[in-house]
Amino acid sequence: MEKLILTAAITGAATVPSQTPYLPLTPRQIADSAIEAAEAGAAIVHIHARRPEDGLPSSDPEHFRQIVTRIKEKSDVVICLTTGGSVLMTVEERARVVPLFKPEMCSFNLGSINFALHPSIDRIKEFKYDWEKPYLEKSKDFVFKNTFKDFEHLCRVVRENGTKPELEVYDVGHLYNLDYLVRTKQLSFPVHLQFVMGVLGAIRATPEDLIYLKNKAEALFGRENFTWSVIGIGAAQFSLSAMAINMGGHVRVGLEDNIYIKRGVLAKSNAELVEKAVSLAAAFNREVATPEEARKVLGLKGKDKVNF
Ligand code: KMH
Ligand code: ZN
Repeated sequence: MEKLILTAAITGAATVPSQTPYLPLTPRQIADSAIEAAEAGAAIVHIHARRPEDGLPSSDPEHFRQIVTRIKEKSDVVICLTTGGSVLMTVEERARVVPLFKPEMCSFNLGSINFALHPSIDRIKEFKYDWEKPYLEKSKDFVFKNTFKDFEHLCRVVRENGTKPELEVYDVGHLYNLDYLVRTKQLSFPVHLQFVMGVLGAIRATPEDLIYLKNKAEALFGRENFTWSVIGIGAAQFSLSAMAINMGGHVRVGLEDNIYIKRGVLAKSNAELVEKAVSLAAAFNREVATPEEARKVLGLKGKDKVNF
């Protein structure tokens, strides 16, 4: 089997600060958490930014600049910038970091879904910041918009900047969307799929659904034309990681997707979640890829070709 590519998703936009005191919020904390995750074994770090004063998800290029320049200075890790943003951002705002920073990778959400976060309100005893509760409430009526027009824009942006998309697949129909984008030559093989499982509004994080998605991708694209990785949201982070490790897939962990190291115990850092994934890989005799090895497997342009 190919070496295991571990991605660490450092802070995201779905976790709110009141859920865990360990969520990195300022550019400095986000960068340092990413650097530690890389030292623990992550080959890729998936990056969102937040407003330093209160942790509100941010699309401000200056916040991103502070994060990516510090990571690049201290680490060889591959930087993947989000274009998913948050429930409060327009599609234009979400994508502008790619032409600005020309990263090696960026996320590319392959379809529109309901993206509901409101059930976590009941589990939060006290809100630290005023924005958090209305933000989670808003998600109840929120469609995460990723239309064919948006795809057209993002396909152009990734082509023009030599950025490899982390293609987020939240449901089986998203594979058919990708099939269309390849057939119309907007994207080309080999592609890197990220199965996102367990968002309320999309496919659930079950073993049979992971097998189904992987088989469907093989049937549509052919085994040699894609690599794949899995995100299990919440408690599914490690059960699906174990499956992917054994099925030849890759794995994403991190506080963006899950805040617990085990039932009822908060993870103290992204590095701790990465360490657990590394030990799972060792338990199943799967070697972990370095950033350089991940660059080769994914066909990335290299750290010297980014714009920061
Ligand atoms: N937050 C994850 C469920 C993105 O940043 O574009 C998916 C994600 C999307 O990482
Ligand atoms: Zn993300």
